[in-house]
Amino acid sequence: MSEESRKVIYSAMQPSGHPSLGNYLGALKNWKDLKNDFDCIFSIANMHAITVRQDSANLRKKTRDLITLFIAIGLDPEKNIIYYQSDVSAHAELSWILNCFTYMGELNRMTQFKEKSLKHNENINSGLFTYPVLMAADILLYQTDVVPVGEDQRQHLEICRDIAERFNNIYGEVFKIPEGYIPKVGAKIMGLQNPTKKMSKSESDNDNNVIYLLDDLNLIRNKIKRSVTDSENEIRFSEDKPGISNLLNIYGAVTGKTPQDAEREFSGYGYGKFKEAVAEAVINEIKPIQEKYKELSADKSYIDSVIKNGAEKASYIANKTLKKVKKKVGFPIF
Ligand code: ATP
Ligand code: LTN
Repeated sequence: MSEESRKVIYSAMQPSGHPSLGNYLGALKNWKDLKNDFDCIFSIANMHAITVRQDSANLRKKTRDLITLFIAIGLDPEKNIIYYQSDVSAHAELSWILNCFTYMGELNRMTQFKEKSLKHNENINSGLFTYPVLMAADILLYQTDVVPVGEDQRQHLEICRDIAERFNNIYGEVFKIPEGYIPKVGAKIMGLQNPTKKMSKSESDNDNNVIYLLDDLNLIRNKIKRSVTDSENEIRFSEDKPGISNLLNIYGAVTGKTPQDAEREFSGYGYGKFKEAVAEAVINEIKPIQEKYKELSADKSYIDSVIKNGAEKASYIANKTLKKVKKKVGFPIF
């Protein structure tokens, strides 16, 4: 594909906890798979992360750990832009402008806001409410074509498109209207202990519910072994078997198979043997990432240079769009 015709991919992840297998299969793995065919921009959404109270030192550490993990999974800072959201002030500026083109009613419908306000009812701040507007700013600043995310972000993508279309209808073609890329398998990995709720890096009261990408490999094996299934002994992908279906989904996403293929592969297996096979597949995928992560973490100056270069490259692109927007809304431009 020629350089000019390459589409732009944009996505981000919050440094709100230790990245989970859900984050990997729903997002990171696809970023890695798409990275050679697109102009890719990936950010650490630390401005989004403070919509929930964070300890500063811990947030700073998790932010750095996450950019290190981005590189460890195979994103290439030479070819892809990898940066911290807070390093590019255009995000905050465009977010404010877009707030003025977003209706309260639209934001009121957001499921994530409803869920997070229930969970953090002592801190229902307006950042949590306008979170999707900042996310729209992230995406639109880079004239993004495609946004690879998990299923839970579908609603946020829709509102982003609505805001962009509304703005374009008033001012002309300022923003590209982005499409979502939600994988067929792996878009919604469920908790191992509660397979009716998504596996989430920051919302679990039970550590056995979540596989963290940097978990000790034996711990991963044990978490899968202890995962909740059902009282039958049949490996079938079906709504009435959420635990087994989740494991089939995980196995499928890791090996590139459909859950139905996986179901056939394990027909006649007992649950114990099945869980062992799923654990081995997960470990095979994660082990090289952990090794690379360890090596990169020791190289402080390299990570520092990635952060600095990423911020410069991202700012350059973002500021071009921001300038256009400011001009359109009537702010003086020099
Ligand atoms: P938090 O718990 O802090 O809300 P999260 O674990 O839900 O975080 P995000 O940082 O909000 O993760 O999301 C990063 C990416 O991972 C998004 O594209 C999201 O859709 C995807 N993702 C998160 N959880 C899952 C999951 N269980 N299955 C598949 N994809 C997921
Ligand atoms: N809200 C997203 C993280 C995020 C994002 C983005 C994803 C922030 N900005 C822009 C895609 C594009 C989430 O995954 N919870």
